[in-house]
Order: sequence, then C-alpha cells, then structure tokens
Amino acid sequence: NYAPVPEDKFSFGIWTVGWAAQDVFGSATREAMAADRAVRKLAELGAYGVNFHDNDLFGFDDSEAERDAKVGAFRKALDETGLKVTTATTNLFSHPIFKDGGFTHNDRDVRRYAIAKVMRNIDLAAELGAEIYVAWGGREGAEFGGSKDVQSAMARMKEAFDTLGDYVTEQGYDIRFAIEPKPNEPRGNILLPTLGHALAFINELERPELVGINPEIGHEEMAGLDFAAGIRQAMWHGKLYHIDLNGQTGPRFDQDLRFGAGNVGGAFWVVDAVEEGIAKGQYTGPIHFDYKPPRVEDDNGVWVSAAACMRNYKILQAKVRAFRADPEVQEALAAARVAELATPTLAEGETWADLKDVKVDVEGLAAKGMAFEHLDQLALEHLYGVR
Ligand code: 3MF
Ligand code: MG
Ligand code: MG
Ligand code: MG
Repeated sequence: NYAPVPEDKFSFGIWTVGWAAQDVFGSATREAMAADRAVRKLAELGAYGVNFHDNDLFGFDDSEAERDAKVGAFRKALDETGLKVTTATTNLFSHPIFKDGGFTHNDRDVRRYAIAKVMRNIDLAAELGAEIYVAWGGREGAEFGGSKDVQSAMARMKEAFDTLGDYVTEQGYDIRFAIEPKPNEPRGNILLPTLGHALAFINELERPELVGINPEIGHEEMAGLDFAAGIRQAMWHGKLYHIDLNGQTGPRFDQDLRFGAGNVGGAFWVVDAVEEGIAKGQYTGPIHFDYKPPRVEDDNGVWVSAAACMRNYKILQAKVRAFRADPEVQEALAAARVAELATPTLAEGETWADLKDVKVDVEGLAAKGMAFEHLDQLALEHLYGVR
C-alpha cells in the first residue's frame, strides 16, 4: 500500500494546508489555520516534517507576547507529534513594506530591515532544528525595464547572502541556504528566474558552500523548462539542498496543484531523478511539498489533497522502481546506448591530438536510429499501469 510513514521524509510548508484560499479575484473561502493545528493534522497523515515562514507562525504586527504564545503552541505540537522542522524561510513579500522586494528593494532602509527580519527568523529556525533556510525572492523584481537597476540588484542580493552567511557562521548555526527561483508572479519578472540563473549567482558569493537551491516544479515549468533535467544538473553541481514538489500544467500562472497532478509524465521523471539522487547521496533533504489546496475545497478537501501529495509520490516511486527493474527496459536502455554516455570521450592518456584526425563510420552512424521511442513507450506503459 502507499500509506506514508515518517521514514519517507515527507514534509509540507505550514502555508500550504494553512492557506485560507484568498486569491487576486476573491476573498478567503476557508478559515485561517493556526500552525499547531497544521502540525497535528500532518502528523496524523504520516508526514515527517514541516517548513514555515516567520509569519506562518505569528502575525507581522503581533506583540512579543503574542509571538511567544504562538511559537510556544507550535513547539508544543512538534514535541507531542514528533514532527521535525526541516526547513524555515522568511515572509519578505506580504506586508506592503516589501512591495518592491526585500534584499533588492530600491529603498535602502527596506533592505536593511529585510535582512534583520531574516536573521531574527534564522535564530528561531536554529532553535527548532532546521538545517535548511529557504529564500524565495517573492517581490525581488520589476514590471518595467527602467524601474530596477538589475546589476545593482545583483550586487545587493549578493550583499544580503554574504551578510547572512557571515551571520550563521559567526553564530555557529548548522544552517545552509537554498535559493528558490521563480520566473514571474507576483512581479512581472522576478530576479533569479530559473534554477540556472540561481546556480550561476551562487558562484559570485563569498561563501558559495553555504548556498544551494530549492527549485519548485511549477516555477520551472512556468518557464517551459524540464524540471527533472534541471534538478539532475543541480545535483551534479552538488547544489540541490531542498525541493518544492507540486503540479503545474505548462506555462501559465503558478498553479500549485497537488504533487502528481498536472504534468504527470514530468512527475514520473522527477521521482526517478529524486530517487537516483537519494541513492547516490546527492540529495539528503526532505521530500517537500509546496502546493495549494484549491480554493474550491473545504477543510476536509485540504487534508484529502495533502494526503494525495504523499500517496502520489509513493505510487510514482513504485512505478519508477518497477521501470528500472524491468529486464525489457534494461535491454531498451542498452539499445539506446544510454550508459555509453558515462564513458569519457577521450581514453585515458589521450589528448586533443588523438582526436584531431579521428576516423569514424560517418554513414553507418548517421543511418543508425537511437531507439528512444521503444524506451519511452516502456516508461509510459509503466506509468499507465499496463506493465
Ligand atoms: C511562491 C512559493 C513560496 C516559497 C516559499 C518558501 C509561498 O511561489 O513557492 O511559497 O516556496 O516562500 O520560501
Ligand atoms: Mg510557488
Ligand atoms: Mg508554485
Ligand atoms: Mg515554493
């Protein structure tokens, strides 16, 4: 059966099941949910951990006493259920002060305040045992070419991550950062729009070893990209620190469907990539869902959709394993020469000089098919459940 257990390491953002379902065109359709209730229900469903923004636990304007009481209730729920805090993050996008972003707001005072807000929540994250600190550049971006000096924005973004890297190092916190790319929404264009932009940016930091990425399926697919290929490259760089799994149907608004819905074929290869990464020790984070129970659902529907994220992962995990174990698939992989790509192009000791006048069977190689259709048909038949 596909029942989730804590060993599966499934985690959820508190803001996912907790979303009251307000959107740009309409008000909330569900009650606001206290973080401790989300923790208890997720534990009942078989989750392992949670991730939170500071303001998922307490309000932006709450007094210190209110903050302490709400954090206390959250902590009590964690203690009673055994759920882990795997990850934390900062809300630098909801309050009007962040209308032009946090780290790259044109106004210097906002930038200073944004970094301070992050440091304060890192203290709480460290106290609660989080190992990953996610940074999604919510409103870091622009609608118009003239309103944002992009090169200065990159310099300020670097300054923020360098300052935060110094902070966790000097506090002795065992925390690494994961940048979450997104191409657009809520801004017309967001800085660090894809995982590739983020990977390049990390190389410019003073402590690149402290910073990786947290790519989201929907965000990369909004840009028309292949998420599974993207995370395989991120793992090759040693930079996949965390992951946001959900569903999306091609380039459009950020749908945040439950994992497994939307691009089903894409989800199959995502699970294949994640499982391979785990097996190779390249991915050690939680299997994390960042989705939104649709606005049409009531409280019961929220938990149906949360359970479905985990169930769909386990169903796809079983299908991926069956695909990889199928002898016919192994024959098809061999016919497609997939493993040959792992062989270096130059033999040991060879240099460019050995290749300069290389002779190959040009006509024979050009005429030979790749046999990819048969391989992919086998994958589809596993996915469709007929093998
Ligand atoms: C928005 C997102 C965010 C981030 C979250 C974690 C609210 O599209 O995906 O969810 O995942 O802020 O940093
Ligand atoms: Mg998102
Ligand atoms: Mg999304
Ligand atoms: Mg996300």
